[in-house]
Amino acid sequence: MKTLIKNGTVVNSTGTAAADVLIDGETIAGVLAPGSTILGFDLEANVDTVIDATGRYVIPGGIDAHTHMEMPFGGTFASDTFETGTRAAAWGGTTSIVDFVVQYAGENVIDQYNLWHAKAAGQCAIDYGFHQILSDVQDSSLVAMDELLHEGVSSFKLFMAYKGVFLSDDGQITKAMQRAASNGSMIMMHAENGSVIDLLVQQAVAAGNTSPYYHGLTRPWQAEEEATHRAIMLANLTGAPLYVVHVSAKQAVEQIANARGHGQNVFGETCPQYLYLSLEEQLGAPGFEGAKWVCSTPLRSREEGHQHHMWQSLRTNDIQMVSTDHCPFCMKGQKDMGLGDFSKIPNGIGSVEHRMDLLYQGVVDGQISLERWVEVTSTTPARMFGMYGKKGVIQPGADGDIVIYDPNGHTSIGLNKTHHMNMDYSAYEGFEIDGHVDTVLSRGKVIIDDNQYLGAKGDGKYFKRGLSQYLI
Ligand code: DUC
Ligand code: ZN
Ligand code: ZN
Repeated sequence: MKTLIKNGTVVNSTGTAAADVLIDGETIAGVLAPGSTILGFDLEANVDTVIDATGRYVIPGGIDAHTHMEMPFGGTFASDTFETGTRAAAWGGTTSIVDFVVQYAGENVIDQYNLWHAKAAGQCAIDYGFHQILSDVQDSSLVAMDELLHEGVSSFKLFMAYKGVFLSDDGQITKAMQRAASNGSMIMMHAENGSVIDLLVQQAVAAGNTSPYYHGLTRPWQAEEEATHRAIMLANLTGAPLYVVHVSAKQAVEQIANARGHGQNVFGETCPQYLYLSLEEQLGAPGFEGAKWVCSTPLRSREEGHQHHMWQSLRTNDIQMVSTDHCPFCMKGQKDMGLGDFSKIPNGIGSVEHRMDLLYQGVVDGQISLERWVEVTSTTPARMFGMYGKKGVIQPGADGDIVIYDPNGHTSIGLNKTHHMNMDYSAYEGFEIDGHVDTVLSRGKVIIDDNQYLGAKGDGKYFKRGLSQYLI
């Protein structure tokens, strides 16, 4: 099966050019000057399918390197399964996810890893990889870190918050970092000071301050900055590379930028919610509405300038990439467990479907360039997490994971409009996007076209990742 995407504007992180893309089977076979022939053969007459991309961008499929499909958390499960969540991702132009295998204290890491494979196998619409969460860092967990590298899991996430659930103490973190430093893997960190947050939460609830807004006030930027700094120091001590997930506070960005400025391998990810949503407007919505946006790290104050700083950091590369931390919960039966006590609201926002569109809006608004859009949503995730070459770029030999994006199209975000995630609300209800995901190919197969899903569950395969390209 050969497909030719002709007359489009191919956008890679390195540049933009008018080009035709030839896909042979699952793989890109050529990126050619428009109208090229091969050995005198008219390409168009010798392929099975021709897609005319006139007036549209042809970009590498999005890679969302931070999702939590069907994650057991907060007394319930994230509402998107691997099936529904990856299908929604495809609708939004994301062709790969990297999801997190969960290990709670006492559980065996390898058992959990096998369990996550059983959950995802045969379910996914797009390709998927795994990071491994470590909570208690048992001796067997350290051995598992080496074993998992051979399975294509080259990144391990630790939490400095959620005591009694995920939190690893500084000794446990140090142990895992020592192992990462020696085996070449990446440490990912949820950087918030859990003890401080737990105290502030207790005090707020005891004082009767129980609305969702207090979720934000009890997870202040100081708790994020302090933990980010501590993680950087432990990484410095051990020599481990550090990737800080869901950075929301400008002070945490400054810690990351400072460490990078001193030559340390420290990287930062932010998420669409920290670029668009705020403490005042969303978490502070009347009544229990704010529960829709309870996630951690929390939405920050627009007045304090976190959002503005985050866009700037994305442009200047103080922050390297954007993932969603997709962890959806429905209002009914899930978020409403926290009616009368914000601390019982399951933490998470779903946006796997909207990341590419929301970030494209940054191009429209003049915050980032077209190439930078591709870089932060696809190329850097591929490089950061050992997928580059196959993913994150349109070049011969890469997987045929391609999105045809119409800059003159329009996308209305909302529950009843474009929403395919398994959520009973949209965190971005009413957002209007200048741009539209027209066609999505996953390893050469058209899975979205003309507002129709043409794929099937099981199209997506496990992707064995290598080491990060940013490390030597
Ligand atoms: N934060 C969330 O909001 N949800 C999942 C886990 C996390 O760290
Ligand atoms: Zn986290
Ligand atoms: Zn997360």
